[in-house]
Amino acid sequence: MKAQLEEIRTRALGELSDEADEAQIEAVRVRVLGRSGELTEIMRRMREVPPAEKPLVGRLVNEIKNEVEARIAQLVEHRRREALSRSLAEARLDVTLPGLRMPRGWSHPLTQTRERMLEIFEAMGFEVVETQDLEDDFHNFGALNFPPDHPAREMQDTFFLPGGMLLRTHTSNGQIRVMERRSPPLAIVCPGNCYRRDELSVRASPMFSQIEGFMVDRAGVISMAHLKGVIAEFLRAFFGPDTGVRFRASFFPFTEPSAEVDISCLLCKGAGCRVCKQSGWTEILGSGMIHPNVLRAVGYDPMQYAGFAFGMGIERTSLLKLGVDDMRLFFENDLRFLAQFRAGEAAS
Ligand code: 2NM
Repeated sequence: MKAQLEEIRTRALGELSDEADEAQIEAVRVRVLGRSGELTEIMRRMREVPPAEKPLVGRLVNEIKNEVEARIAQLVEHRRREALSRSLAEARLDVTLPGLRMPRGWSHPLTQTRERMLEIFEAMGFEVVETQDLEDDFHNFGALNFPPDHPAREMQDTFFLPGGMLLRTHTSNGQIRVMERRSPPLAIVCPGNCYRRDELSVRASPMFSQIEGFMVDRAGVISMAHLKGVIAEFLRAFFGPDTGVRFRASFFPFTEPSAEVDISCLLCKGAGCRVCKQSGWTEILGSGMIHPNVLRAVGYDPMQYAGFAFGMGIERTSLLKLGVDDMRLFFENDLRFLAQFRAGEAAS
C-alpha cells in the first residue's frame, strides 16, 4: 500500500507541472483528493492494513494530501499573477496605481464680492442684467446728461476706438440700454467691467468693475426715501448690521439730487484712524434721483416716472471689506495672495 501511495504522489506531482492548465489541475484534484478519489479510497481500505502499519499509512496519506493541496494552491496563485501581468501589459493601464488628485480651485476675491452683492440685491427683488463693454458716445455719455465739454469725455480719460466707439467708463450704459427697451416698473442691477485711462496703482486700474443699479416707477410712488432704504439695507447686509450709514449731498450729471454714501470705518468702527483719516467714515458709493434729462433720453416722461440710481466700485469695496491695501494685488493673480480668500467662497 505504501508503494501504491508513493505512486499516487509521484503521478499527481508529475501532472501538476508549471505548464498544467486549469482543466488539468482540476482533474488531478478530483482524482486524488475528491470524494471518491484515490486517497479517500485508500482510507476506506485501512481495514486491510496490518495494525502495526496503520499509523504510518495514515501519516503518509495526510502528507500526500497536504503536499498535493499546497502544490495546487501554488499553481493557482502563479496563474493568477500571470493573468494580471498579461492584462496589465496588454491594457497598458495599471489599475493598482493610486489616482491623481485634481486640485480644486475657488473664485477670485473680486468674483466673491460681486456674487455676494448681487445675491443681496436679488433677495431685494432686483434683476441682474449684463450689457456691452464696447459702447457708443450716446449710451456712455449723451443719454447720461454729460454735457459735450465734460472732462470725462476727454481723450486722456476715455479709451476711444477708431470709428467713434469707446470702452465704457462706467456701467451706467447698462441702465440706459435696459430703460430704452423696457417700461417701468423696473428694479435692475448691472455688474460689469469698465475702462479708464489710469495707470495701475495702489488705488486705481485701467480696467475695473462696478455694480450699478436703479429702480424706476410712477412719479410720486418712488422717492429719495426708497433710495435711502435700499442702500442702507444693502450696506448693512454686506458689511454687517451695525454698520453706520450716512448720506452727503453731492453732484453727478445723471442724478438730481445726488448723494454720496459713507459707511462707518470698518477698521476703527468710527473712532478715527489712519485709514479713514481720523474722520471715522469711508466713502462707499454714489447715488441720486435719476435726472429728468436721463429719463427723457430713454423715452420716459419725467412727469409720469421717477427713479433712483446708485453705483459702486467692486475693487474699492473689496479693498475695504477684505482689508487689502493695494488694488494691484487683485490683478496680479499671485496664488499666495488669492489663497487667502479660499474660505470666503463657501460663505458667499
Ligand atoms: C453712480 C452714482 C449715481 C447712475 C445713474 C444711472 C442712470 F442711468 F440711471 F441714470 N446709472 N447709474 C449712478 C448714479 C451711478 O455711480 C457712482
